[in-house]
Order: sequence, then structure tokens, then C-alpha cells
Amino acid sequence: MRGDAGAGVVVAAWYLYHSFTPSNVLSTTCLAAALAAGTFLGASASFAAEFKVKMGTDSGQLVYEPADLTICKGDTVTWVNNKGGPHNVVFLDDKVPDGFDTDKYSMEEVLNDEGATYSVKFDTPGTYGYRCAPHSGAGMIAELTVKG
Ligand SMILES: [Cu+2]
Repeated sequence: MRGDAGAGVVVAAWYLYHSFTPSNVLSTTCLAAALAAGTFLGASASFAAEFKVKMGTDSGQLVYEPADLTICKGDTVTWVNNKGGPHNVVFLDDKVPDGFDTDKYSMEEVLNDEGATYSVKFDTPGTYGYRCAPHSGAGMIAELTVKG
């Protein structure tokens, strides 16, 4: 029935919204989360989430927020220029998984406009360190863990 199908989509959207926030995703495994999403969507288990990282806190502190984030393989991180820019994302050559091309995924420029974004999709599990070129001296360095 058409009405039931619509309700199902709403329920699935609610479930995804409430299940894939950065804090909740830590409490489950990537596989379980993907399977649950696949079940709700009636599709494959290759669901990928998007996580937002603020560049500069709302009060203007020169840090990434969260500075320590765990995601699943296939997820995307979108950095948002929040406060205190310009900011950017430069991956640390000595703190990324083998085969990750830091030149390819690091920003050469900076984000000047508040609300401007930069996104990277992560397909290789491991630990990634990155810094903000203008502010790493002030401690604007963060870590990202990608689970398989
Ligand atoms: Cu910065």
C-alpha cells in the first residue's frame, strides 16, 4: 500500500538520523550498523554515513570539534569552517595508513568563508592524523579512526 511505504521511509530516515551520530556509532560495530541500515532500507549493507567536524568551536577556540572521531570504512567526513578561520585539513604523512595519498587528500588552500566545507570519503581502515596549517602551532591537530 502506498501510504505504508511512505511511513516506512520516514521510519528509516528517523532510524538513520538517530543511529549514525558520532557518539552513537561508537557503541556498535560498523558491520552491525551497516546491516541494520540495509535491513531498514531493504537494500544492500553498503550504507555510508557522513560526519561533520567543526573547524573552530562555536566560542572561537582554534581546535577541530570533535578532535577525535571514529567512523566506519566508506563513511565521509565533512569539515565545516565554523569560527576563527581560515582553516584547512592537512594529513600527517607519518600518521596515515599505508597507501593513503596525503597530497591528494590534503587541502592546498584554506577555507575563508564561514560555512565553507571540505569532504573526504575514507575507504581504508586505520588511524589518520591531520592538522590545520594556519593553526597547528596553536594545537589545531586532530585524529580520525576508520574502522573496517
Ligand atoms: Cu585552523
